[in-house]
Amino acid sequence: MKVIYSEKQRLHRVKYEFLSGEPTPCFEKPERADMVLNAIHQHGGFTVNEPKSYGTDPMRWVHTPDYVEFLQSAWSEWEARFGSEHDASPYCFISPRHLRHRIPKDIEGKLGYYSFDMTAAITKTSWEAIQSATDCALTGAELLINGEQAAFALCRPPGHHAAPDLMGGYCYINNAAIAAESLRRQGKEKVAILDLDYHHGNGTQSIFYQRDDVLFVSIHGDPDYDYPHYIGFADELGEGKGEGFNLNLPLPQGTTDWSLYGPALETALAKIKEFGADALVISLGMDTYEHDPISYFKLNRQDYSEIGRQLGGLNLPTLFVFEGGYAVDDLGYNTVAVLDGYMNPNT
Ligand code: OKP
Ligand code: ZN
Repeated sequence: MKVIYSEKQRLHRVKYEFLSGEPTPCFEKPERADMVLNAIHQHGGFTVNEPKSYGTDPMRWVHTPDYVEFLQSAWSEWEARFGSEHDASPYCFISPRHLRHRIPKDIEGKLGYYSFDMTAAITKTSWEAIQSATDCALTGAELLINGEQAAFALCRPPGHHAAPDLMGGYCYINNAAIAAESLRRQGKEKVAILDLDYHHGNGTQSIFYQRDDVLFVSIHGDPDYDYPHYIGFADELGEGKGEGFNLNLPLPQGTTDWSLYGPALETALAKIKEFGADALVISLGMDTYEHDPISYFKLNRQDYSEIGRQLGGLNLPTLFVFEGGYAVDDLGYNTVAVLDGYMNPNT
Protein backbone atom coordinates (compact mmCIF):
# COMPACT_ATOMS: atom_id res chain seq x y z
CA MET A 1 0.00 0.00 0.00
CA LYS A 2 1.16 3.52 -0.75
CA VAL A 3 1.65 5.85 2.22
CA ILE A 4 1.77 9.60 1.64
CA TYR A 5 3.83 11.59 4.11
CA SER A 6 6.00 14.71 4.22
CA GLU A 7 8.58 15.73 6.80
CA LYS A 8 7.11 19.24 6.45
CA GLN A 9 4.40 18.11 8.82
CA ARG A 10 7.01 18.08 11.60
CA LEU A 11 6.89 21.89 11.42
CA HIS A 12 3.73 21.83 13.53
CA ARG A 13 4.65 21.32 17.16
CA VAL A 14 2.51 23.01 19.82
CA LYS A 15 4.05 23.33 23.27
CA TYR A 16 1.17 23.00 25.71
CA GLU A 17 -2.47 22.19 26.16
CA PHE A 18 -4.60 22.33 29.29
CA LEU A 19 -5.52 18.90 30.63
CA SER A 20 -8.00 19.20 33.48
CA GLY A 21 -6.54 22.57 34.40
CA GLU A 22 -2.91 21.53 34.13
CA PRO A 23 -0.54 22.84 31.43
CA THR A 24 0.63 19.59 29.77
CA PRO A 25 2.92 18.99 26.77
CA CYS A 26 0.67 18.69 23.73
CA PHE A 27 -0.38 15.07 23.02
CA GLU A 28 -0.60 15.73 19.29
CA LYS A 29 3.12 15.82 18.41
CA PRO A 30 5.46 14.93 15.51
CA GLU A 31 6.66 11.74 17.27
CA ARG A 32 3.23 10.24 16.57
CA ALA A 33 3.97 10.14 12.85
CA ASP A 34 7.52 8.90 13.53
CA MET A 35 6.12 5.86 15.32
CA VAL A 36 3.75 5.10 12.46
CA LEU A 37 6.53 5.43 9.88
CA ASN A 38 8.74 3.20 11.97
CA ALA A 39 6.11 0.43 12.06
CA ILE A 40 5.44 0.91 8.36
CA HIS A 41 9.10 0.40 7.51
CA GLN A 42 9.35 -2.68 9.73
CA HIS A 43 6.29 -4.21 8.07
CA GLY A 44 7.77 -3.97 4.59
CA GLY A 45 4.48 -3.99 2.65
CA PHE A 46 4.36 -0.23 2.13
CA THR A 47 6.07 2.46 0.06
CA VAL A 48 6.27 6.00 1.41
CA ASN A 49 5.66 8.80 -1.09
CA GLU A 50 5.90 12.59 -0.97
CA PRO A 51 2.64 14.48 -1.53
CA LYS A 52 2.03 16.70 -4.57
CA SER A 53 1.25 20.40 -3.96
CA TYR A 54 -2.34 21.52 -4.53
CA GLY A 55 -2.27 25.05 -3.10
CA THR A 56 -5.14 26.47 -1.08
CA ASP A 57 -8.07 26.19 -3.55
CA PRO A 58 -9.17 22.71 -2.34
CA MET A 59 -9.31 24.05 1.22
CA ARG A 60 -12.02 26.46 0.10
CA TRP A 61 -14.14 23.54 -1.15
CA VAL A 62 -15.04 22.89 2.48
CA HIS A 63 -13.83 25.93 4.45
CA THR A 64 -14.77 29.61 4.17
CA PRO A 65 -12.29 31.92 2.39
CA ASP A 66 -11.99 34.19 5.43
CA TYR A 67 -11.10 31.21 7.65
CA VAL A 68 -8.37 29.98 5.27
CA GLU A 69 -6.96 33.52 5.11
CA PHE A 70 -7.07 33.81 8.90
CA LEU A 71 -5.06 30.58 9.31
CA GLN A 72 -2.39 31.88 6.93
CA SER A 73 -1.96 35.27 8.62
CA ALA A 74 -2.66 34.37 12.26
CA TRP A 75 0.96 33.85 13.27
CA SER A 76 2.28 37.11 11.81
CA GLU A 77 -0.56 39.06 13.40
CA TRP A 78 0.13 37.34 16.72
CA GLU A 79 3.88 37.87 16.50
CA ALA A 80 3.44 41.56 15.71
CA ARG A 81 1.53 41.98 18.96
CA PHE A 82 3.04 39.45 21.36
CA GLY A 83 6.39 38.38 19.90
CA SER A 84 7.39 34.81 19.15
CA GLU A 85 7.89 33.31 22.60
CA HIS A 86 4.46 31.67 22.97
CA ASP A 87 2.17 29.81 20.58
CA ALA A 88 -0.83 31.79 19.30
CA SER A 89 -3.82 30.53 21.24
CA PRO A 90 -7.38 31.73 21.93
CA TYR A 91 -8.69 32.43 25.42
CA CYS A 92 -12.12 33.86 24.68
CA PHE A 93 -14.96 32.29 22.61
CA ILE A 94 -18.31 33.14 21.03
CA SER A 95 -21.01 31.35 22.94
CA PRO A 96 -24.15 30.84 20.85
CA ARG A 97 -25.86 32.65 23.69
CA HIS A 98 -25.75 36.40 24.29
CA LEU A 99 -22.74 37.36 22.15
CA ARG A 100 -22.58 38.81 18.65
CA HIS A 101 -21.15 36.80 15.75
CA ARG A 102 -18.90 39.55 14.45
CA ILE A 103 -15.32 39.12 13.29
CA PRO A 104 -13.17 41.36 15.47
CA LYS A 105 -10.07 43.15 14.16
CA ASP A 106 -7.73 42.11 16.93
CA ILE A 107 -5.85 38.79 16.64
CA GLU A 108 -6.96 37.54 20.07
CA GLY A 109 -10.55 38.23 19.10
CA LYS A 110 -10.05 36.49 15.76
CA LEU A 111 -8.45 33.41 17.36
CA GLY A 112 -11.53 33.03 19.55
CA TYR A 113 -13.93 33.70 16.68
CA TYR A 114 -12.41 30.87 14.64
CA SER A 115 -11.97 28.33 17.50
CA PHE A 116 -14.24 26.18 19.60
CA ASP A 117 -11.60 25.17 22.15
CA MET A 118 -8.06 25.91 23.34
CA THR A 119 -6.30 22.89 21.83
CA ALA A 120 -5.56 24.28 18.36
CA ALA A 121 -2.69 26.71 18.90
CA ILE A 122 -0.74 28.16 15.96
CA THR A 123 3.05 28.37 15.75
CA LYS A 124 5.38 30.19 13.37
CA THR A 125 5.57 27.19 11.03
CA SER A 126 2.17 25.57 11.56
CA TRP A 127 0.74 26.72 8.25
CA GLU A 128 3.34 24.82 6.20
CA ALA A 129 2.52 21.62 8.09
CA ILE A 130 -1.23 22.15 7.80
CA GLN A 131 -0.95 22.67 4.07
CA SER A 132 1.28 19.63 3.71
CA ALA A 133 -1.21 17.43 5.62
CA THR A 134 -3.96 18.48 3.21
CA ASP A 135 -1.62 17.76 0.27
CA CYS A 136 -1.10 14.23 1.64
CA ALA A 137 -4.86 13.61 1.74
CA LEU A 138 -5.36 15.04 -1.77
CA THR A 139 -2.49 12.97 -3.15
CA GLY A 140 -4.11 9.89 -1.61
CA ALA A 141 -7.44 10.71 -3.27
CA GLU A 142 -5.70 11.12 -6.61
CA LEU A 143 -4.02 7.72 -6.21
CA LEU A 144 -7.47 6.12 -5.86
CA ILE A 145 -8.69 7.94 -8.96
CA ASN A 146 -5.65 6.59 -10.80
CA GLY A 147 -6.60 3.06 -9.90
CA GLU A 148 -5.03 2.22 -6.51
CA GLN A 149 -7.42 0.15 -4.41
CA ALA A 150 -6.19 1.78 -1.18
CA ALA A 151 -3.78 4.38 0.17
CA PHE A 152 -2.84 5.80 3.55
CA ALA A 153 -2.44 9.57 4.02
CA LEU A 154 -0.31 9.96 7.15
CA CYS A 155 -1.62 13.43 8.00
CA ARG A 156 -0.50 15.70 10.84
CA PRO A 157 -2.03 17.86 12.15
CA PRO A 158 -5.29 15.88 12.01
CA GLY A 159 -8.47 17.36 10.56
CA HIS A 160 -11.78 15.79 11.56
CA HIS A 161 -12.74 18.42 14.17
CA ALA A 162 -12.19 21.32 11.74
CA ALA A 163 -15.55 22.76 10.57
CA PRO A 164 -16.06 25.25 7.68
CA ASP A 165 -14.77 28.17 9.78
CA LEU A 166 -13.66 26.62 13.07
CA MET A 167 -10.52 25.03 14.41
CA GLY A 168 -10.30 22.88 17.54
CA GLY A 169 -9.28 19.44 18.79
CA TYR A 170 -5.76 19.77 17.30
CA CYS A 171 -7.42 20.30 13.87
CA TYR A 172 -7.25 23.23 11.44
CA ILE A 173 -8.07 22.05 7.91
CA ASN A 174 -10.30 19.01 7.40
CA ASN A 175 -8.07 16.63 5.43
CA ALA A 176 -10.61 13.77 5.20
CA ALA A 177 -13.42 16.08 4.07
CA ILE A 178 -11.23 17.60 1.36
CA ALA A 179 -10.17 14.14 0.18
CA ALA A 180 -13.84 13.07 0.01
CA GLU A 181 -14.75 16.19 -1.93
CA SER A 182 -11.82 15.62 -4.27
CA LEU A 183 -13.11 12.08 -4.98
CA ARG A 184 -16.55 13.53 -5.71
CA ARG A 185 -15.11 16.09 -8.11
CA GLN A 186 -13.15 13.42 -9.94
CA GLY A 187 -16.18 11.30 -10.68
CA LYS A 188 -16.97 9.20 -7.61
CA GLU A 189 -20.74 9.72 -7.36
CA LYS A 190 -21.18 8.62 -3.77
CA VAL A 191 -18.48 8.86 -1.14
CA ALA A 192 -18.77 7.46 2.38
CA ILE A 193 -16.68 8.74 5.26
CA LEU A 194 -16.30 6.42 8.22
CA ASP A 195 -14.80 8.15 11.25
CA LEU A 196 -13.17 5.65 13.63
CA ASP A 197 -11.45 8.16 15.91
CA TYR A 198 -12.50 7.94 19.57
CA HIS A 199 -13.80 11.52 19.34
CA HIS A 200 -16.78 12.48 17.20
CA GLY A 201 -15.73 14.03 13.87
CA ASN A 202 -17.84 17.13 14.36
CA GLY A 203 -16.08 19.12 11.63
CA THR A 204 -16.67 16.50 8.95
CA GLN A 205 -20.26 16.08 10.04
CA SER A 206 -20.88 19.84 9.80
CA ILE A 207 -19.28 20.08 6.36
CA PHE A 208 -21.52 17.41 4.82
CA TYR A 209 -24.62 17.72 7.04
CA GLN A 210 -26.88 18.99 4.24
CA ARG A 211 -25.56 16.72 1.48
CA ASP A 212 -26.82 13.39 0.21
CA ASP A 213 -23.76 12.57 -1.96
CA VAL A 214 -21.36 12.19 0.98
CA LEU A 215 -22.41 9.89 3.81
CA PHE A 216 -20.85 10.51 7.22
CA VAL A 217 -20.76 7.68 9.77
CA SER A 218 -18.95 7.94 13.10
CA ILE A 219 -18.32 5.55 16.01
CA HIS A 220 -17.13 7.45 19.09
CA GLY A 221 -17.28 8.02 22.82
CA ASP A 222 -20.68 9.28 24.01
CA PRO A 223 -20.51 13.10 23.89
CA ASP A 224 -22.64 13.29 27.02
CA TYR A 225 -19.42 12.25 28.76
CA ASP A 226 -16.62 13.15 26.38
CA TYR A 227 -15.12 15.63 23.95
CA PRO A 228 -16.45 17.39 21.82
CA HIS A 229 -19.31 17.48 24.37
CA TYR A 230 -21.91 19.43 22.37
CA ILE A 231 -22.31 17.40 19.18
CA GLY A 232 -22.11 13.79 18.01
CA PHE A 233 -25.40 12.40 19.36
CA ALA A 234 -27.44 9.62 17.75
CA ASP A 235 -30.34 11.95 16.87
CA GLU A 236 -28.21 14.01 14.45
CA LEU A 237 -29.40 12.54 11.16
CA GLY A 238 -28.58 15.27 8.62
CA GLU A 239 -30.62 18.19 7.35
CA GLY A 240 -32.59 19.03 4.21
CA LYS A 241 -31.56 16.69 1.42
CA GLY A 242 -28.81 15.47 3.76
CA GLU A 243 -31.40 13.93 6.06
CA GLY A 244 -30.60 10.24 6.47
CA PHE A 245 -26.99 10.69 5.34
CA ASN A 246 -25.44 11.23 8.77
CA LEU A 247 -25.13 8.42 11.28
CA ASN A 248 -23.66 8.77 14.77
CA LEU A 249 -23.01 5.66 16.82
CA PRO A 250 -21.93 6.87 20.28
CA LEU A 251 -20.69 4.17 22.66
CA PRO A 252 -20.13 4.25 26.43
CA GLN A 253 -16.86 5.36 27.98
CA GLY A 254 -14.94 2.75 29.93
CA THR A 255 -16.92 -0.37 29.01
CA THR A 256 -16.58 -0.35 25.24
CA ASP A 257 -14.53 -3.34 24.13
CA TRP A 258 -15.03 -5.49 21.03
CA SER A 259 -18.34 -6.88 22.35
CA LEU A 260 -19.89 -3.41 21.93
CA TYR A 261 -17.62 -2.07 19.21
CA GLY A 262 -18.06 -5.03 16.83
CA PRO A 263 -21.86 -4.60 16.51
CA ALA A 264 -21.48 -0.81 16.05
CA LEU A 265 -18.97 -1.42 13.25
CA GLU A 266 -21.41 -3.88 11.69
CA THR A 267 -24.15 -1.22 11.76
CA ALA A 268 -21.76 1.32 10.22
CA LEU A 269 -20.70 -1.01 7.40
CA ALA A 270 -24.32 -1.99 6.67
CA LYS A 271 -25.19 1.72 6.33
CA ILE A 272 -22.30 2.27 3.92
CA LYS A 273 -23.41 -0.71 1.78
CA GLU A 274 -27.01 0.46 1.76
CA PHE A 275 -25.83 3.93 0.67
CA GLY A 276 -24.06 2.35 -2.31
CA ALA A 277 -20.74 4.14 -1.89
CA ASP A 278 -18.28 4.28 -4.83
CA ALA A 279 -15.38 5.19 -2.58
CA LEU A 280 -14.59 5.16 1.12
CA VAL A 281 -12.59 7.59 3.25
CA ILE A 282 -11.62 6.34 6.70
CA SER A 283 -10.85 8.94 9.35
CA LEU A 284 -8.37 6.65 11.04
CA GLY A 285 -8.09 7.75 14.65
CA MET A 286 -6.24 5.22 16.80
CA ASP A 287 -7.26 6.64 20.18
CA THR A 288 -9.84 3.84 20.69
CA TYR A 289 -6.89 1.82 22.06
CA GLU A 290 -7.10 0.38 25.57
CA HIS A 291 -3.98 2.29 26.68
CA ASP A 292 -4.73 5.66 25.07
CA PRO A 293 -3.93 8.41 27.62
CA ILE A 294 -6.91 10.69 26.82
CA SER A 295 -9.60 8.26 25.60
CA TYR A 296 -11.68 5.48 27.14
CA PHE A 297 -12.42 2.54 24.82
CA LYS A 298 -10.72 -0.83 25.23
CA LEU A 299 -9.70 -2.00 21.77
CA ASN A 300 -6.52 -4.05 21.31
CA ARG A 301 -4.16 -5.03 18.49
CA GLN A 302 -6.28 -8.02 17.36
CA ASP A 303 -9.35 -5.80 17.21
CA TYR A 304 -7.48 -3.46 14.88
CA SER A 305 -6.62 -6.31 12.50
CA GLU A 306 -10.28 -7.31 12.52
CA ILE A 307 -11.37 -3.73 11.75
CA GLY A 308 -8.98 -3.75 8.78
CA ARG A 309 -10.33 -7.09 7.54
CA GLN A 310 -13.92 -5.89 7.76
CA LEU A 311 -13.14 -2.64 5.95
CA GLY A 312 -11.48 -4.66 3.19
CA GLY A 313 -14.64 -6.74 2.95
CA LEU A 314 -16.50 -3.71 1.59
CA ASN A 315 -14.36 -3.98 -1.52
CA LEU A 316 -14.30 -0.24 -2.17
CA PRO A 317 -11.48 2.09 -3.19
CA THR A 318 -10.38 3.19 0.28
CA LEU A 319 -8.37 6.15 1.49
CA PHE A 320 -7.16 5.99 5.09
CA VAL A 321 -6.60 9.48 6.54
CA PHE A 322 -4.75 9.63 9.85
CA GLU A 323 -6.48 11.42 12.75
CA GLY A 324 -5.87 10.95 16.52
CA GLY A 325 -4.09 8.34 18.66
CA TYR A 326 -1.85 9.25 21.56
CA ALA A 327 -0.47 6.03 23.08
CA VAL A 328 2.71 6.77 21.16
CA ASP A 329 4.64 3.55 21.92
CA ASP A 330 1.96 1.31 20.37
CA LEU A 331 0.51 3.78 17.89
CA GLY A 332 2.55 2.61 14.91
CA TYR A 333 1.89 -1.11 15.41
CA ASN A 334 -1.83 -0.54 15.97
CA THR A 335 -2.12 1.59 12.83
CA VAL A 336 -0.27 -1.00 10.78
CA ALA A 337 -2.54 -3.71 12.24
CA VAL A 338 -5.56 -2.00 10.62
CA LEU A 339 -3.79 -1.54 7.28
CA ASP A 340 -2.36 -5.07 7.32
CA GLY A 341 -5.77 -6.53 8.16
CA TYR A 342 -7.12 -4.64 5.16
CA MET A 343 -4.39 -5.83 2.79
CA ASN A 344 -3.98 -9.40 4.09
CA PRO A 345 -7.38 -10.57 5.36
CA ASN A 346 -6.38 -14.22 5.54
CA THR A 347 -3.32 -14.01 7.79
C1 OKP B 1 -8.50 15.18 18.91
B1 OKP B 1 -8.70 13.92 18.06
C2 OKP B 1 -10.58 15.28 27.65
C3 OKP B 1 -9.57 16.16 26.94
C4 OKP B 1 -9.85 16.16 25.46
C5 OKP B 1 -9.18 17.29 23.38
C6 OKP B 1 -9.11 16.06 22.57
C7 OKP B 1 -8.93 16.33 21.11
C8 OKP B 1 -8.94 15.05 20.32
N1 OKP B 1 -10.44 15.35 29.09
N2 OKP B 1 -8.99 17.07 24.79
O1 OKP B 1 -10.03 13.58 17.77
O2 OKP B 1 -8.01 12.74 18.52
ZN1 ZN C 1 -9.59 11.58 18.84
